[in-house]
Parts: sequence; C-alpha cells; structure tokens
Amino acid sequence: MDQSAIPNALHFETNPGGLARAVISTPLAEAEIYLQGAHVTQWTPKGKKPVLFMSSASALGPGKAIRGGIPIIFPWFGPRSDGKAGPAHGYARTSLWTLESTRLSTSGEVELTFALPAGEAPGAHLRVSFGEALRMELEVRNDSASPFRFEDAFHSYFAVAEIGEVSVTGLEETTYIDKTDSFARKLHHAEPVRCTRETDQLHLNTAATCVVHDPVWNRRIVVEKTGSNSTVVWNPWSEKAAAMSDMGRDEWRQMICVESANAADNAITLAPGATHTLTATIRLV
Ligand code: TA6
Repeated sequence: MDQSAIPNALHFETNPGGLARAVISTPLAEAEIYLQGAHVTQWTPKGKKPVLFMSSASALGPGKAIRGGIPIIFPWFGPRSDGKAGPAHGYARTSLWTLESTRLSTSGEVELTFALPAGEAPGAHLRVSFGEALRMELEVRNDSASPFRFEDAFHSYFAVAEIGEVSVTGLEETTYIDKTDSFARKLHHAEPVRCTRETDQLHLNTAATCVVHDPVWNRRIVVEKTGSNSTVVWNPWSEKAAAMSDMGRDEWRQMICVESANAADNAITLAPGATHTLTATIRLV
C-alpha cells in the first residue's frame, strides 16, 4: 500500500491488533481510516477538538466491530431480518475493503476510495475526503439480474462534552420508531432532540441536515446528507453502556450517534443495473 502514500499527507501503518490503517496529516486536518470496514476512526480539523468519538475500550482487531468513528452499515441495519445468520448492522463494517486510490486535491483535501467486493450481495464503493469538512459517499450498484433490497448508514459517533447538555436540530415534525419503547411509532414535535435517558430513535422520511449543538465545547457539528431518508439518534445511556465491554467507563456521556441512513420503511430496492449513492458532509461551525 505504500505506493498509495502521499508525502507529507498520507501514510499507512499497521496497528498493534494487526489492522492496516491510513493516517492523514495535512494543514487542514488529522484523520485515520482502517481498511477493515473502510472505517473512519478519527477526523480532527486543524486547531479543533476531535469530531468523532472513539471508545477507549474499542476492539481494534480482525473481524471485530470498532466502537466509534463512522461504521459503514451495509447491507442491513440492526439485526438481520431474512432468517439467515449475520452480524448486527451487516458485514461491511468487519470486512476487508480494497484501497482503490488516493489523491491530494488542489485545495489540500486527502481523498481515498475503497471497494467492498461483491459476495452474497452486490459490492459497494466508498469515497472519503478529509479536509476542513469530512465528505463520505457510499455507492451501491446492483450488478445482479434481480432487484436488490438493502439498508445502509453512516453510523457516525460524534464526540461531545456532556450528553446532557447536547441537542440535535433538524428532526422537527418527523415520525420516528422508538426502539426503547417496543418500536412504537411516534411524532417528534417542533423542538430539538435531547437525550435524558437511553435514546434510540429511527426518524423516517427525512432528508434534512441535522446539527449537533454542543454548548459546553461551544461548537455545532453539521451533518448534511443526500441519498438518505432516515436519521438515527442513539445514546445507550448508563445502564446499557455498563453492559458494553467495548465502551470505556462513563464514556457514554461523551458521545451521540447521529446516523445518516436508509433503514426500515426507507430501505432501498435497486433494480438490476441501478446505482444508489448515500453521502454525508460533516463540518464544524
Ligand atoms: O443505530 C442505533 C443502534 O442500532 C442501537 O440500537 C444499538 O444497537 C447501536 O446501533 C449499536 O451500535 P454498534 O456500533 O454497536 O453497532
């Protein structure tokens, strides 16, 4: 992979768990992305605090889901629902993706493209650009002769100072599935989403940009998306987090997931030969 390195911008290394990762360091940002799962685990715009949460207890070894960063969820969201065996949130996040290209843009962003080989389902391509903004594009092409139904998501873990002080705007007047209340369907009215206990909400039929407001760190994380009709807001809170071996003690207080997705009612069905692209652009304001 060293042939894909970019002097003074991008190099490759292997972590102690044996996973290959790209390490980006430019005047615009510091970042890391693993080839397993094409998983972004760090993006820190120059002079800012890290934007993504990473659990201090996360596994970082072959075949193990990483707790934090931006897991790529594909080809299903949550538990597999077709009666076959498979990991929660699909196999893309623990599969080895192929690095296809790297480049330094004229404006100083480092761009990488990855491919997930086709297997039981069509493959996928991911394009990631690290700069003052983080841009991600997940493209799925149905090369089979029959329709392909799938779910996908950027399961983004954002770093916050204290979950109790955080609010999320952009989901006003949306219907959501409340996974903490027997998957009941509820209407979220015209106020920000706040977490005061375990929160696990799949907001449907919304293409809106969301903003994570963090008054303690005096910042706002803007999550703009295209090709996504679902947004998930999740925080496990204390009890669920205590049962997660890969979540550092009390670290649930320093994270919130705001996920750009296509899930449940918003699952995608691709006709043979058709392509679908999910994008997310994340920036600090
Ligand atoms: O996206 C929310 C959610 O589906 C929660 O229900 C919880 O299961 C969480 O994802 C798990 O995230 P993880 O990164 O462990 O797959």
